[in-house]
Amino acid sequence: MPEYKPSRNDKFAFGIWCVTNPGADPFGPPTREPMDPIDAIRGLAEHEAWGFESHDNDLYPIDATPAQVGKALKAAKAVMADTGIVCQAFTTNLFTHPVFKDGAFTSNAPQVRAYAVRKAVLAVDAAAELDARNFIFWGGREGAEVDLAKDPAVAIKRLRDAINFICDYGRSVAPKMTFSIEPKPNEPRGDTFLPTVGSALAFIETLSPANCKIVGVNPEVAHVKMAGLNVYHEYAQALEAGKLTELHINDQKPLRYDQDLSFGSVSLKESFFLVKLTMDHNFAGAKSWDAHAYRSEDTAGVWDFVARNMRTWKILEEKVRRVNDDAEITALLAEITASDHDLEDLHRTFSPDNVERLKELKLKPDRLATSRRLPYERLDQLLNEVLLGVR
Ligand code: GCO
Ligand code: MN
Repeated sequence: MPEYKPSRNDKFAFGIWCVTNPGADPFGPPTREPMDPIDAIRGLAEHEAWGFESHDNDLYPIDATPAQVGKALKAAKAVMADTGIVCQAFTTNLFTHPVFKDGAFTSNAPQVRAYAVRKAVLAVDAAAELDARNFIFWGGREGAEVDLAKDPAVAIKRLRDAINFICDYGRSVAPKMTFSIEPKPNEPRGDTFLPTVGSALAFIETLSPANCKIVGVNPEVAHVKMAGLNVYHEYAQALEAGKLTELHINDQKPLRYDQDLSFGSVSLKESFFLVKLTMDHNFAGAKSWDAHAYRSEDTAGVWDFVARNMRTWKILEEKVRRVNDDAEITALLAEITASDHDLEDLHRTFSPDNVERLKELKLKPDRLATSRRLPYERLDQLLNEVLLGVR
């Protein structure tokens, strides 16, 4: 029996906030003792996580003095040096404090916008200090409930200006750091700007050319499912665009509030396809969890949560290998996807000659509709049987 043990090569990371999450929700207070963020990082390293992610205010409070910030970063660097864990991503919390009640970069108040950009600039300094690989923009409060109060076109422009400003600064202090936008359709706002991977990708193209190169997306399973979209397809679109910076992993029932459940706890098949995408396309970035233990767990349960999430990923990796090596599945896929290269060449690139030849082809829709079997029932059942452990 394989052990499905995570190793540093897996590039598994967790947000500090995932393990320090005390179990509070909008209807009830914490159910767990507070956990020190440095203990959280050490615990993650002990559980074989390769990296951690952090908000500025996971490590120090919003009103920390420069000396307090320095002390907190020093403590984080000490545990990193001690354990070898790396900082995969750093970000700034632009959503908790009431100052951000109407947004940060898109707030209607100019002083709040300036404060938010300055807070992000300071977070970039901290990210550089921790040698963070990536800097995340999650616009938690960048949205609206009252559409008359905020012109979305103006808001998008403000987002662009802020992100260009921060990335220009970031390139000067941390030239190797990447940046990523994390789309989410809603919550805590009624509607959030940049709700899906598609909108984030389109927005990135409008950044300055230098920033367009270094900004990607980090889709999150729960956010995709909140929008009722296909997880495999959303991540694949970012990957195909060369913009899949890192993954935020969790699980969730579709079309609900942000549940941040353990990976594979709701939809094993969709989870399988996310793992498959990363393996089939040799995705080399970090796989970072953004989930938390059930509110009913105690502190020990938090570490069960960490272990189970990585273990599920490893088990699904083995399932992907089984599917990709399965002789019957491989043969069916070869049949289903068999191509004709001469035909493909004809419409790959436009030329008047190609158009002429296309027009001359004898392609009869009635014949084509039945000329090829598509045994998807058998194919999908074979996958189910691998996933159910009987194949
Ligand atoms: C959420 C988001 C956040 C971000 C985090 C890092 O829905 O709460 O997923 O957890 O990922 O702020 O930017
Ligand atoms: Mn997230």
